[in-house]
Parts: sequence; structure tokens; C-alpha cells
Amino acid sequence: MIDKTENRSPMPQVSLASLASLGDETKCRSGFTPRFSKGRAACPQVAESPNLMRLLGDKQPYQECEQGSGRSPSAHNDGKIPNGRSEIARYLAPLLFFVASCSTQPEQGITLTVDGIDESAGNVPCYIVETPSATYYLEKQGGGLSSMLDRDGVDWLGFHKEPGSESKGEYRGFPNAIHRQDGSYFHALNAGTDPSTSRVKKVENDFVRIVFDSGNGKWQGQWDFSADRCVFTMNEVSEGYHYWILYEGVPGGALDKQDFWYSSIDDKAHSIDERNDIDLPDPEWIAFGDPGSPRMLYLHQHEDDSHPDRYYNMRDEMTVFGFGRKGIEKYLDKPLSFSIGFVESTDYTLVRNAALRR
Ligand SMILES: [Ca+2]
Ligand SMILES: [Ca+2]
Repeated sequence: MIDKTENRSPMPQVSLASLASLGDETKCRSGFTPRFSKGRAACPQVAESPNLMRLLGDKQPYQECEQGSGRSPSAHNDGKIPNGRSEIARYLAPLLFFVASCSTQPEQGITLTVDGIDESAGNVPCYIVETPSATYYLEKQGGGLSSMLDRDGVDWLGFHKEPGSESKGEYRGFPNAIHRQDGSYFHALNAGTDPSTSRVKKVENDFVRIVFDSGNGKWQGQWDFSADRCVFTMNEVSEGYHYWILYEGVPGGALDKQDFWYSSIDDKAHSIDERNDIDLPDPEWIAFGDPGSPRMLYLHQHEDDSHPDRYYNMRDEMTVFGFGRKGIEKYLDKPLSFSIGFVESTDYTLVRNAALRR
């Protein structure tokens, strides 16, 4: 079991003297800049915090959030601190708002950290996208997910860049799409990955879009994050070449013999040791589970095809599942979209419905 909660942004240690300098954006000590969610964010947690209540006295001067403003909780309607409330409260409220937004997933909305670090992957630079259902670490040089944490902070990918770690680390991730074709791209950066460039295209309350262009300019991958899923779209395919879409990870934090998968083949739980080499029936989806977890990780190819979809257990160390894969052959040759996400259930029908939701 890999619990990466500790790898998330550390609590800021800020002195009272420095509180007055806190603005809308503040740097964590890890060096990245958190951006507050524009939705409910952490304001209600601050307002309801017993510790804050003790610090502020018996009344709460900052109960109101400026919905959609992305700013710290506001003062009361007149814009002033109400009489009888200590000056220190004026500074503590934004501080604790910041602490809460650093340490918890948003109840609604999405938080994007542009200059994040994935420590568990070997201190790699990444975008961190926190959603109500998952926290995604999108490695910035290679253009693939290095970590995907569930609500309990468990990482279902477990990438680490260490050369030679193979299925224990450097092979893992999503979508690991372009492998020895016109370059090797969209894999969290390991020794075999070619670099890409990226840009944030859109940030809304409940949606983030990030686009990666391969270093040779021939491939483009688009990442759309929403509250309950991530959709990866291969926008541009290098002419004459093929790709696949892989989930190489660790269900529930580690690959165990009790792990299992569902798919569109039937409504049965299949052992993690059971292989698949046939084309998944329409609609093409698969989900991985661990009996110790109340949720599953699903993948869905948005468009049906007749290409094989391969699954096998690699060395009892990670899953190898690929849309458009047979052996090491790649079959996908046109733009397609794929969902990856967590569903808070292990019931087949509920998992299926979640996987197929758009
Ligand atoms: Ca497991
Ligand atoms: Ca297929």
C-alpha cells in the first residue's frame, strides 16, 4: 500500500508577522503556487473549524466566500472588521483558508497547481490537479500521469523514474501512448521518453484543460480534467504511425493476487492473473479493483473499434492494460478520447455506468 498523503503540499509555516503579506496566492514551501478553487473551495471548512473558532473567539468574522472570485473569504458586507473582534483574526482567517486549501481536496470544483512536484515519482515537475474524486500528477516533461491518488491518498499508478526499476516504477503510468513510433511520448519521463512541451488552455471552476505537444511536433495530447474523471484525447497522430493507451499501475496501491477486473466482456469479476487479448465489446471499458478498497479505477475508450485490447499481470508488480494493443503491436492511428477515473463502488452495474458516463 502506498499512501502518498504525505507527499502533498506541506503545511506552510508562517509567522504572525508575515500574515499581513498573504495575498490571493501564496507559495508553499515546496516552491509551488497553489491556486484557490473558485468554487466552494475551503471556505466552509475554515468557517466550521473548531480550531478557528477558538482562535477567533465566539464569532466568525469571515463566513462569506466570494463565490467564483477565487479570492480569500471576504469581510462582512460593509467591508470592515466588525467591532469587538480582534485584529489578529483579520489575518488568521486568510491564513487558515490557505492552510485548508493546501491540505484538502476541494468538495466541489478543481484546483490546479502549475508548478507542482511529485516527490514519490522522484521529485519530478508536474501539474497537480485536485478534484473531488482524485488527485492527478501530470508529469510536465514527458506528458503522462505519474500518480493518481484516490480520496484516501492511495496512488493507483506508482510511477518512479529510477532507471532499471522497470515494472516496479519507471514503466508505470497513463497513457504511455507513443512507444518507439515517431518518437516515444506521453509517458511520465523515464530514460526512454522523449520530451514534450505543454500549456494550460483553460481553467474554470470545474474544468481544466492542458495540452501537450511532442518535441517533434507530430503528436498532440489533450488532458481534460473534471470533477469525476480525466479525459485524454490524442488530438494529432503522426501520419503512418500508431499508438496505444495503457494503464500500467497498481490497483489499490499495490498489485495483489486478490485484485480483479471488470470489463464489457461480461459481468463477472476476473482475477488479476487472467489475461485478455480480445477486442473488448462495444462500449469498450475495463475497471480494476482491490478487495481492500471501496472503489475502482475505470478506463473507457469513447469510440468502438475492432482492435485488440490486451491485459496481463506483469511480474506481480503492475497491470499492463492497453486499448489497441496485442503483444507489443500498436493499433490506434486516428484521434480518439479515453476516460480514466475512480468510481466509489465495486458493484458491476454502477462501475459500468460510471465508466461510460461522458
Ligand atoms: Ca491491490
Ligand atoms: Ca478495441
